[in-house]
Order: sequence, then structure tokens, then C-alpha cells
Amino acid sequence: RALDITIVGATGAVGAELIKLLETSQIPVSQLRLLASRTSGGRRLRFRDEICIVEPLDNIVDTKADIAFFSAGGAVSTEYGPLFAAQGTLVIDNSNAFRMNPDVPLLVPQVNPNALASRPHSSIVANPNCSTIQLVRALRPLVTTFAVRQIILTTYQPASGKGLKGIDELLQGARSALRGRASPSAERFPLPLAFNVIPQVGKIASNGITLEEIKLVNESRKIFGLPHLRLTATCVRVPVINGHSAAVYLEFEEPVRLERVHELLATEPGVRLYASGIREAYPTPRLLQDRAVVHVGRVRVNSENPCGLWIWVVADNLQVGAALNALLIAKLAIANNVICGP
Ligand code: A2P
Ligand code: 11C
Repeated sequence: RALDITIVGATGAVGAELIKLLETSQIPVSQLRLLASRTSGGRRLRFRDEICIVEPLDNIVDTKADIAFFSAGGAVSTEYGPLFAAQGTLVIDNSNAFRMNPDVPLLVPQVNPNALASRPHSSIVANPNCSTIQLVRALRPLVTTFAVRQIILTTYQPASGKGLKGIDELLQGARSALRGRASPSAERFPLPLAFNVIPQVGKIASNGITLEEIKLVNESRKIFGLPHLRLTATCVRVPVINGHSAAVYLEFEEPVRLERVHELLATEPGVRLYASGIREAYPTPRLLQDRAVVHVGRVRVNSENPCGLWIWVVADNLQVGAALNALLIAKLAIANNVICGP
């Protein structure tokens, strides 16, 4: 049957991707409700053959739908997510609000689909952080085939991680710098991002680790069901508009054979491998061609340690890392018959 779908945060960077992906998906939609802040109330957005009028979230009384996608930040999800869920709506939440709640599946359909075998009691399913999604999708065949001793990575995260305003701040900063003007003050980032590299994504805790670095560890452990997985990261903001990159070092218990790694990555659904004899060069965020897959290149064994492997992972954070994963969660929920609430 056709579904009633709500998108909270419909005017944002992830919301816009979600509307585009939903439009071309096979999901039958009887009603699409688009919600955002008061400033966007009355905006008109096209969906398939219809024009939808954006409504302010805080005007909403009726929170019943088959599925509500939330992508308006943690505070909005915390306040409104449970209200929608209490009405029988399946909430697919893109924020950090519920991810580590034991009654909320943290789902990457290509990696841990069984986490949504039945409807969660909370009626909420969490979409992981964008940098986690591309990481676990690239690591899945390696982590499930070999014994991993530890994983060390550095991420290179773009302005779009901070939404449309983040992209705007980068572009404005770049324009000012090119005109020889003083940089506008940083609002979305800790420092001006244009022509800069900032080793901080999210708040820094008292132990010196940032929130983004903590999310990568905790979320990867939950998704893989490996609570003791040894993973550590440095997350860096770079002046790129869109597309996360990560340099990932894996150390295994045994020496690793490059041909076997190639085989595993080349046959992993939704992963595109760049390796000699398979595809030339390596992926970069600006020039990504297929934005629906995870791109892996620079695959090499550590010449100083045969148990060590480096890979370079790039993906569209708004699509693979957010909207597409949310849509695939919805498709899995439909296929598993867990849409209907109490
Ligand atoms: P709006 O565009 O009206 O501000 P982004 O991540 O690109 O910054 O987008 C954030 C999304 O979340 C936007 O759709 C934004 O709406 C929405 N949003 C932000 N704050 C609220 C709020 N308090 N209530 C509802 N939607 C919100
Ligand atoms: C960033 N990864 O690049 C963040 C954005 O927990 O969903 C996504 C935050 C989250 O700033």
C-alpha cells in the first residue's frame, strides 16, 4: 500500500537529498509531509507531480505517519522523535540523539540488516553518523574475514557535514580570501575553514577526544556487534564542499595477502574498488562519479609490517552517509513488514 511519509528538516542539505532519492525510488507515497523551522513555513517544494508546502514543525498537532525521517539536528529529534513514535510512526532518525540507546537499532542495511528483523519497541531506528556509514561499509568484508588487532584512521570531512550553512560559510570565506578581504568570523566551524585544515569535528571532551571521534568508535562497535573492537580516529575538517574521505590503517593478527583483500573489496556490494588491473587511480571527493557507492583506493600492505593494510575510503556524506542509508532503512522496514505501529 502507499505510505504516509513525513520529512522533518526537509529544507536542509540531507532533507533535499532525501526528497530527490524518494522521488526516484519505488516506494509508493500517498502523502508527503515536509516539515522545517518557522522560517521555511510556506516554502513550496516539488515532489513527483505535486507541489508540497513546507509546514513549521512547531505548528504540528498530528504526528501520525507510516514513516518520519528526521534530519533537523539532535535537539529536534530528542523533542519530537518520541512524539511521532508514540503515535505509531516509525521514526528513522539521522541525528546523534538515540544511536547508542539499546532499544534503538543503529542500522546500515548492507552491514547489519538483522538489527531490523522486527519492529523496535521504541519505534525509532537510528541512521549512523556519515563518517561511520562509509567506514563500516568498506570494512565489513575485512572485519568479518580476518581477525583485526586494531584500526587507526584519519578522516577528511567537508563543509556539508555542517549542512547548507556550513557550505555557505566555506564559500563566503573562500570568496573573501580571494578578494584579499579579512575572513568572516567562523560560526559553523571552530575556525575559518577556507584555505585551512581544522583538526576538530564536534566538541572536544576533557580527555581531548572529539565527539566525532567518539561516535566513530561507539557506532562501529554497535553496528558490527564487536564491543571490544580497537578503533581510534583523528577527525579533520577540510575545505571541501561535499564528500568524506578517510585514510584507514588496519592491523590484523596474521599477515594479509593483497590479492585476497582485492577479491573481498571488488565483490562487496555497493563498494567500488580502485586497484591496478581493476580501475585506475583513486577516488577523490570532488570528482566522485557514482554518488551511491563507497569508493575504496590506495589499497596497500604496510611494507614495514605484513599484518598492516592501508585503504583510502571516499563517499558522498549527504547521500551514502545520510539520505540513502535512511531510504534503505525504510525499504528494509517495508520488506520486513515492520512499518505498522501499535
Ligand atoms: P530551516 O531550513 O527552516 O532552518 P541543514 O543541516 O542543512 O542546516 O538543515 C537543517 C534542517 O533542519 C533544515 O530543514 C532546518 O529548517 C531544520 N530545522 C532546524 N531547526 C529546526 C527546528 N527547530 N524545527 C524544525 N526544523 C528545524
Ligand atoms: C560532520 N559527521 O561532518 C558530522 C555531521 O552525528 O549525524 C553529522 C553529525 C551526526 O560534521
